[in-house]
Amino acid sequence: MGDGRIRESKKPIIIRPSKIPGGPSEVRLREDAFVNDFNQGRRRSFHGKMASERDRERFRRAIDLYKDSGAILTTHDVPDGDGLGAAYAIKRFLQSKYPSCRADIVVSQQIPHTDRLIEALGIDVCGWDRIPPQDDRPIIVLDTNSLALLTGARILGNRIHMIIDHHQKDVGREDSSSPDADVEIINIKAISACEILASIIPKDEIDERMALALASGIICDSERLKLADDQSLVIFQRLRKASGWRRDRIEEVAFPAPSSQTVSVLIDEMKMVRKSILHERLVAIGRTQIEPAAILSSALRDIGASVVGVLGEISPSLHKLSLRVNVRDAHENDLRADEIARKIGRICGVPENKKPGGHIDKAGGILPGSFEELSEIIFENIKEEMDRVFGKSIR
Ligand SMILES: [Mn+2]
Repeated sequence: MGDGRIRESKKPIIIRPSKIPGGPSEVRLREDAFVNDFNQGRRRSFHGKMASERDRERFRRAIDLYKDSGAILTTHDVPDGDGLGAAYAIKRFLQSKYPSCRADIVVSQQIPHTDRLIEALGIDVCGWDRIPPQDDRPIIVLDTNSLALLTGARILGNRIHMIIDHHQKDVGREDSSSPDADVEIINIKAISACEILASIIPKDEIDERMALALASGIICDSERLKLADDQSLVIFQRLRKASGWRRDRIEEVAFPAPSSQTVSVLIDEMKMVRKSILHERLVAIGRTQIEPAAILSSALRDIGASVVGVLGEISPSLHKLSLRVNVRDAHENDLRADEIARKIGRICGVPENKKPGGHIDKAGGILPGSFEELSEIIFENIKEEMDRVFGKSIR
């Protein structure tokens, strides 16, 4: 494996031996042990339909490769329940097949918001500093396909073997932040990475803890199911039943209400937010002490702000940006958070390898500059993009 990359084998897979003329007695499985052992020629059923048969087959082959190579599972900076739930479900699935497989969930930072989920599931997470540089296990990236949101990960583009995600891939541009992986399972119709996995791992192989992890991911990404459509709701209900947990208990661990201390700080910070109404939409720009900055941006989105930029102070001259655009404007009107973040990065002179970006409705990055300078740049760029998208406004 000279370049450390694992390639999918081109061998044909026979998934349903019963369909082969001559009947089961004559079936010769030319396939690897995985299909033989775990598929056993049966038709499998799944909790959802967010993945194709081809996706499932590619996933099975990848899992089979990790048997010997082991794997590192990771997710975006500022991990959330969807990324962690998906990583946990895969790790558990992998180790239920291959108990000696070396699989680790590695994150760039641990966020207090996810403590209860980590505790409820007993997830083992570690930081990248615990992974020696010579560790060349293939990387599985969950819940993002943007290197701009993997700044904390020690990732060389060519080591990412599999991506499972529900965000649109950033393609067709020179400065794309989407890495290419051998196996990419991306469905932008899904609201969470977890429901894609619930459509890939056979129903009868999802145990209670995996079901809880996947249900938690859906809760987390759908704002407690508020944004879930009928399909996502059905998948959630099936997983919830399989987990044996009540919905309110899952919500408590997956999407915990912030502590009263956090709420108190949040209220103060909300008062200081700079508010502007542009094209009949509320644009809010603020600063926060709360880690992650996304707590303030989510709160502002919750009360109806359409476009939100929040800066978390790293030092007086360095800030972490969390940028959000409401889903409808992002998808239907092409008001793209990643586009705005990229422009801001260029204006701030962020070096090429650290450039901001992310997904259509959620982006971020580290920006040099004081809060006052940056909030002005952010406002101007949001306004410029909104003028472009909705037509020039009169000042
Ligand atoms: Mn997600």
